[in-house]
Amino acid sequence: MKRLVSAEKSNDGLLFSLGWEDGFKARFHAIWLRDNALDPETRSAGNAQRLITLSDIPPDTTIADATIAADTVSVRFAPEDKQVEFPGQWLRDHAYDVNAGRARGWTAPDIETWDGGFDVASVTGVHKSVQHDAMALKNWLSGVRRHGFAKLTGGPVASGALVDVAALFGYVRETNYGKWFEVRTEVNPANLAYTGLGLQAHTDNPYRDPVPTLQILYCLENSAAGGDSQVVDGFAAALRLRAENPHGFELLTRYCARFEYRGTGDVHLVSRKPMIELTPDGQLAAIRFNNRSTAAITDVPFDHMAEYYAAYRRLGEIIDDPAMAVGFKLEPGECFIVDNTRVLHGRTGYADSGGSRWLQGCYADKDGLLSTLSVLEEAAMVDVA
Ligand code: NM2
Ligand code: OGA
Ligand code: ZN
Repeated sequence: MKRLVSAEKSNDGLLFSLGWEDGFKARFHAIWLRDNALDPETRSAGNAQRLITLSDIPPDTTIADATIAADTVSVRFAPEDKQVEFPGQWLRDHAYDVNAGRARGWTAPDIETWDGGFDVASVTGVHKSVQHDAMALKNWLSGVRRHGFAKLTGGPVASGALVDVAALFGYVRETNYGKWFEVRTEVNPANLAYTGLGLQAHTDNPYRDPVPTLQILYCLENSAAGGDSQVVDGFAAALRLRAENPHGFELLTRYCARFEYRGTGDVHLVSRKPMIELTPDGQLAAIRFNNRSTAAITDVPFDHMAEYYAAYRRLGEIIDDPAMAVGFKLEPGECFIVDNTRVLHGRTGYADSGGSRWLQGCYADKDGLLSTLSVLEEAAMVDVA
């Protein structure tokens, strides 16, 4: 923990600047500080939710004075004449005077992009350990957060076992495909996934809004020839496109594609979303890429369509580049999970003659996984302290 060494307020009291012993400096506005006060009149001591609205805070709020003692900043706000204490570490953790100049396509510090050299063993958990050992579960989930992909080995070869994997961190997201779905060759397949065809690396269900943010694919049989799995980091692919062709990257973020799926009779899903989605402040938010379900794209201006298609083609080539992919063959009792907003998955074609292939798949939600991980991390911090 770094120590606070200085607090200097502006003459008008509208902001102060804090300095830490390592030279880090950050400015904070009076109104921001007052709104984020941690005292029990501002936030419920029981559940930490804010008790007041912004209208309860005078618009002409200023810092009357600010002093440092024992790594805490004591602030007196005018005109309320209200005294509030801020832990130095809390202010450091919440500094916002650092966000200028982010590139379009920036990523959060807790993620790391990867290519075909990625070491799958580093994100491979053992079924029994993650079921029974909170530390093992924390490490496994943190791999999902950082890399958008993780594997699990040594699970039961039992129908429905994938639901227990989802239950490690949250809940299955049920869709028209069911609570879970059987991925095996069918006679009249409602989806090309239910054939022996190879599948280009893709994200699932881009035609859904919101898309399922996690997918689990769990192997029950895999003795057929072929049917190897591949995963590709879609963020790495997008950033490679950006490096090669910034304008093409821009087009795929600026314009919506269209995605569509018609199932058996009662299903017709459509969406209008970009292939590379950025937040309004440019953070890489999601990749949608699925050759089977891309509909006619009608939202790109005529004058940009040729360049849009060139960028779309190039993104596909990058995704297909073997240097980007990690490949493996799932064994019965093994599964993998992908962040379906980021990591694409695919498979090589297979023939059921002389063997068989049967996977089960389900969707789940990343916010729940991150919540479980955060709670496990907080518990681990308490244990250390
Ligand atoms: N299945 C496996 O998004 C897709 O259409 C890929 C999805 C049918 C649930 C396949
Ligand atoms: C899927 C899928 C891959 C596989 O079901 O969504 O992409 O390995 N399956 O069968
Ligand atoms: Zn899929």
